[in-house]
Amino acid sequence: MMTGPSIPSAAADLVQDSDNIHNLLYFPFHGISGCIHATLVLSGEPYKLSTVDFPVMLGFRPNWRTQKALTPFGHVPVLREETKCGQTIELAEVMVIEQFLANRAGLLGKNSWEESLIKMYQSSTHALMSYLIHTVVQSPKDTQPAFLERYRKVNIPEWIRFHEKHLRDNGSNGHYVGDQLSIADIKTATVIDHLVRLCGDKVQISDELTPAIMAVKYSLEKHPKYAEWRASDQYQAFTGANIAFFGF
Ligand SMILES: N[C@@H](CCC(=O)N[C@@H](CS)C(=O)NCC(=O)O)C(=O)O
Repeated sequence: MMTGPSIPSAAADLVQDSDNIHNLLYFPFHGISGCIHATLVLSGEPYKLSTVDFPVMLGFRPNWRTQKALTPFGHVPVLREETKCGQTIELAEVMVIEQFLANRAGLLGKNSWEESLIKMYQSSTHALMSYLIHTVVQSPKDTQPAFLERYRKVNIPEWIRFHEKHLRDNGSNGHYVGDQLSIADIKTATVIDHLVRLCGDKVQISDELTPAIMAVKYSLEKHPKYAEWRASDQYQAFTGANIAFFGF
């Protein structure tokens, strides 16, 4: 039985179970789910992907129209927790899903202050990507070039400047907080390829220009489970679809 955001009282107990299957509903590209995906892979917990029909510019195919009405806010990603007792409970909103999974996987630091710092860095990167989706991607075609220009000239450089500084202040060790992997690291590591492609010929992110940001990416890529995911056919297919659909 599917339940919406108003969950039964037993839901808090149901999500504790490590045998739950995390079922991620999203389009068949990375989009804004790269961090969720990577966190699922790293967690080692059982998960599966349910892809909804590929969107068509200026409208969506019938399959997504039907499914849209069944999601909490008419958007994906949605994470459905399939529990052993047969009950499915669900969460929407990218950051909430990321933090739910991060909490389970110990990716929110060692204390409540570290947790808040980690969420601050994660939120900053999420804001950069949200802005991209809601301006460059979703605005009318004729306004997109101007948004893209502004994004390249203002939003990306500003994000780079501040994040490079924070990471340097933490010792350029591939982590935002302390010396352990967090959801903030995963968030950044999983958007770098998109940002590099968005910058095009005007390189803004590289080993020379942004060594501390690149260290976050390299640090995550050393993780065997993540490396395996990046090398998989599905990851490559999602990358190809991302480039074909969005151009980055
Ligand atoms: N506020 C939502 C936004 C999610 C969002 O914009 N999702 C897009 C895909 S990247 C979507 O569902 N598009 C289809 C639609 O809106 O019909 C979140 O944080 O999850």
